[in-house]
Amino acid sequence: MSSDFKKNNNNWQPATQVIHAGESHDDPHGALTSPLYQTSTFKFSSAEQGSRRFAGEEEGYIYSRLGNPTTAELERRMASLEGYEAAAAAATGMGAIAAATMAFVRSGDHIVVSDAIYGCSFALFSELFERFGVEADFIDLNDEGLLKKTLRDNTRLVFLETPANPHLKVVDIEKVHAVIAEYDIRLVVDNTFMTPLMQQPKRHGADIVVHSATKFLNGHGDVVAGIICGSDDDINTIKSTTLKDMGATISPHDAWLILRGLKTLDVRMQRHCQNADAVYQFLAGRSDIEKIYYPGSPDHEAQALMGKQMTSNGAVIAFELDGDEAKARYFLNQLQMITLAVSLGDAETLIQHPASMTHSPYTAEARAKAGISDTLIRIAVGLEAADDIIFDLEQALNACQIQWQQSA
Ligand code: LCS
Repeated sequence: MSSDFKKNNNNWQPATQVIHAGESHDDPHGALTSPLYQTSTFKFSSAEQGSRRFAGEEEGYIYSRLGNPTTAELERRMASLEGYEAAAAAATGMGAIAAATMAFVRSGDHIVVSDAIYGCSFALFSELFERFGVEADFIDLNDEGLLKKTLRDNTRLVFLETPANPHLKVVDIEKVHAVIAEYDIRLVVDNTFMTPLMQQPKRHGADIVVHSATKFLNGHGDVVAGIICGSDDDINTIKSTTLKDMGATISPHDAWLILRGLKTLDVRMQRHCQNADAVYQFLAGRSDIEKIYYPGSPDHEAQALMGKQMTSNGAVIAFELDGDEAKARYFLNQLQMITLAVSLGDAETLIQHPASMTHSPYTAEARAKAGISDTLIRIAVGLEAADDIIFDLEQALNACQIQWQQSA
């Protein structure tokens, strides 16, 4: 692959890395932004050259499912931000999670998974893996004794998400690492909710970090994509097996859009988090909100990890209204500016009902075990003026109160 790019300066702060880490400087016209190599394949100068590239005897691109200069730039930037040697971009977050985990398990193996993760990750590990003979146990990974008891001789991988979708459960990565460190078990952490600016799982023992780049990394709601970061060896394994042969490779155009989005990640995250804090303060002052799940609330378990594992509260809040599911739905239907949609990390504030939407792939029993109630609502706070977001929430909550007083 082309080595003609600026090496990352180890002294750069993250706000500089999001703009410059791993950038190319080989454009003949000196373009400021890196060119988009929107090509499916690459020309060989001779039959011999083509053979050498396939045999790995000569560096150079072959075909965009195997590698592409635009994609490679995104991979270098993300590896740098997460502090790993290498990265692999994928077509979606689920593509990244599937490629990163399936590369290291085979039929007869066992994996341990946090009991609170995104709905489709749950479906992947509970249904698809089982079909191919890989058994998964879903447990509370903060319970070290339980983790020890759950490990088997054939356990190959532990997968967790922190803070978790949808209700921000946090897991102490270092503690999990301490339990499994002496075994041949890979620790894979989904860092979507924090981004590398606010949490770097590698520092706490993660072997591999995955992201849904669809969310904050891209930040503009116009791409679905994923990223895997890890050691050179692990990323080579993933790129030469699951990514190459199952083919969940990112489109160069999407990689280019994420590179553009990343440039503003630092400033966007500051605003996202400020807005989320304002929304939390508003919700905390309402008597019709029964429970709030937000790493910044004084009683949240994340407080113990603040400054140690994570440096911010993030921009996702979950809450329960006092009342039933019908009231939760009524509330969602009253919102006017806040957008009723799944996903998170976009400029637009998005709100959704996990039990019937993002976490509908869970069984009702698994949802109950994970503490995802039918009245839970998740809001992914966007970049609009905080006052406008709060105004919309307030008018919808007030409309609920009037409706419920009338029907009482
Ligand atoms: N990991 C986490 C933590 C996620 O929240 C999601 C998607 C994924 C992985 C999968 O990424 P994708 O394939 O969608 O890029 N979460 C979604 C959500 O909360 N609403 O819509 C999708």
